[in-house]
Amino acid sequence: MKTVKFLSLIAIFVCFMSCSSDDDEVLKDDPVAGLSLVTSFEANGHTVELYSESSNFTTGYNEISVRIKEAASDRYFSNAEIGWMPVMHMADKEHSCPKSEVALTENETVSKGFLIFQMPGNAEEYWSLTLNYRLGGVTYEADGRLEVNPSLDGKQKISVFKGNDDARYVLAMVDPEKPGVKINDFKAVLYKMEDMMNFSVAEYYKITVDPRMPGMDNHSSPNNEDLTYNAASRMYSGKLSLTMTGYWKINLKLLNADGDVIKGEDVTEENPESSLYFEVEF
Ligand SMILES: [Cu+2]
Repeated sequence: MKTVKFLSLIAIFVCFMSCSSDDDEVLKDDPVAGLSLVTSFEANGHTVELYSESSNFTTGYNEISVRIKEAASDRYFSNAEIGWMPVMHMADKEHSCPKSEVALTENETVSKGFLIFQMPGNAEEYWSLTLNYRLGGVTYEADGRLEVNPSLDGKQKISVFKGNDDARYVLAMVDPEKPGVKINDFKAVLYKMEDMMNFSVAEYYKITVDPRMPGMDNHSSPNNEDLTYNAASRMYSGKLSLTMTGYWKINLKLLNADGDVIKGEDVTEENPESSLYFEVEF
């Protein structure tokens, strides 16, 4: 009896030790834990893997992690230098979209950046991505198609528009990803369209913020903060106050550095909404 008790204690102890150390290793060894493998491209004896927080790409802001694997050995390369070029192939034209650099993360097998898709693909029109990457002094190219879906909840998280200055802009919401009844951190990116293939970060503009609930007498909320440019992140940040759950239209107005209105209108009794806006529903 005593021996049995002793053995089972040992068994429990061994299991406890090995189970807990396994968990630690999984956490330490998996730099893409919590991300989904959305798609991968095969080229040059390599597999280029694209990961995202959600299981597919959608219109608007998409954070993407990239890993490159040697197909034969299943081993990931370290310190790849990666560049990328997204192109949408439409019936009558091709165009690109705003994109970040692809930068190495703390884990040297993972690089990260973002792409901002203006529109989803469809049966005839699709997005492709070309990656140029350098490994050990050699340059390679890989490409493939990307499936880009409309935003999951059907709400507007990106606006593509022509300003009063005749320039074309892309404004996309980055945060809140998961809005709550609170004062949310509000983040957005603004790009100027130089031509069909080139977009530059539009710096030092200002975006005023006026969230409203159209279903409830178009009431607003207190303590919002306008979006201002942050030179370190190259994004715009402010505060979005949501006082209850439901559908909110976040009315926006884009002003240049001189304070001229480039796009959008004030919300008044006569004018219930701005022509520049995002939407959230939660
Ligand atoms: Cu397009």
